[in-house]
Amino acid sequence: MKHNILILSLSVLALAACGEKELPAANTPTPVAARAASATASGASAASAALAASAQAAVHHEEKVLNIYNWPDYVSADLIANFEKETGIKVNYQTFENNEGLHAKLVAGNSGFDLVVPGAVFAKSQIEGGLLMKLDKSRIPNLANLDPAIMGKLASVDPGNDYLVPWAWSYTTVGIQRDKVKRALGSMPLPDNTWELVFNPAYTAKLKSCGIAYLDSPTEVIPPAMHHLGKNPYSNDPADHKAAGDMLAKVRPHIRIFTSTMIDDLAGGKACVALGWAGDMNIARNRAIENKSTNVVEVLLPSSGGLIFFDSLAIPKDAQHPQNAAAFINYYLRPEVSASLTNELTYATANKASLTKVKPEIVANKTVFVDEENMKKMVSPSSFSNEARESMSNVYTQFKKGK
Ligand code: SPD
Repeated sequence: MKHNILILSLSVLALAACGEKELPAANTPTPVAARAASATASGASAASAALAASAQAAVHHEEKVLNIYNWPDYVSADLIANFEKETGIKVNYQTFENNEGLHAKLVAGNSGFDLVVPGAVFAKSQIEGGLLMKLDKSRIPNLANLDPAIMGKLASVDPGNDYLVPWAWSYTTVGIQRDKVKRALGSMPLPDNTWELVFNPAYTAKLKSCGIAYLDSPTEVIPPAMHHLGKNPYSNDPADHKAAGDMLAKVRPHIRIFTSTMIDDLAGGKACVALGWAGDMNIARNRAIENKSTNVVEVLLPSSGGLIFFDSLAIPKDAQHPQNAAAFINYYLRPEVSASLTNELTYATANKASLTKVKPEIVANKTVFVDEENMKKMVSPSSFSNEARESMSNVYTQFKKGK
């Protein structure tokens, strides 16, 4: 510890001498390297030369670049630009459509990304498979802003909270345009359990006329389908996946849209019912209002519960700019920055210190920050085995093909 403090001071001294901006200290040199550097110095300036030399060895100048890979529609307007302006770090920002896509990139390695945002359901196997880098918590003091209760939950996939920092959380559920749904259902009343609207062919056959949208990935569709069948949504049993596939086959002819970006479909009225993420549905609701549209999007809290997800910032094992990634995480964890995401995108934050900066109407919206009663019914995230993911992928492919 003493050694690290010493090296850090040396780095700062050396950088100050060069007139450079302070960069974070990287791989600290071994004591041997530091001693060797001292040994080469001589004369009156020996001490300062030794300091500079050892500091040079201590500081790894990470180029000012950060490559981020996140979900679409998942960052507030000026967040990246403000970070770039403040730090001089140039951010390359790309998006992925589903956990499967991100996971494949991490497994293949050399993705080129420094920061990714896996869902908790995949992150567990990414941690266990050695695909992620442990956080250097000393570089992220704002971790203290996070809600200990949420971090406790996340510890079920990331023991010790060593790898994941929550970006946002929400849940998979059903969203509707109530008027259109009522019209399409005619004399049929809305079901008590609103999952019926997307999984029961008696409803979907009628709702087909105003448009049904589904998320587009095996692990977004099959878990809620298993949940609706009364099975463990995180079952690894192929028989459960098959049962979900059998149920889904009956509604397949009625589904109009498969997408990971359904905001405009919902806001624009292409779909009147969706199996999707509450956060995106609330964005769609607000977008329709901004557009002065007659489409009123409503996020439902199913009586049997939705499926909670935590999407978290994580650093791939082979990231080239882990210090910039840590700087970004620390920036994101500032109360006002986390709050900007929740205020603009209606995804809940795990940053407890930011809650006073979140608009009161969003804090009070139980479709964003789920109230206690509904939270009791929600399903917490778990994980799948590799075999289960493969089995679900096969079932999903058949389902989508309609076979
Ligand atoms: N528009 C942003 C969506 C982020 C969704 N992540 C969902 C993971 C759920 N399994």
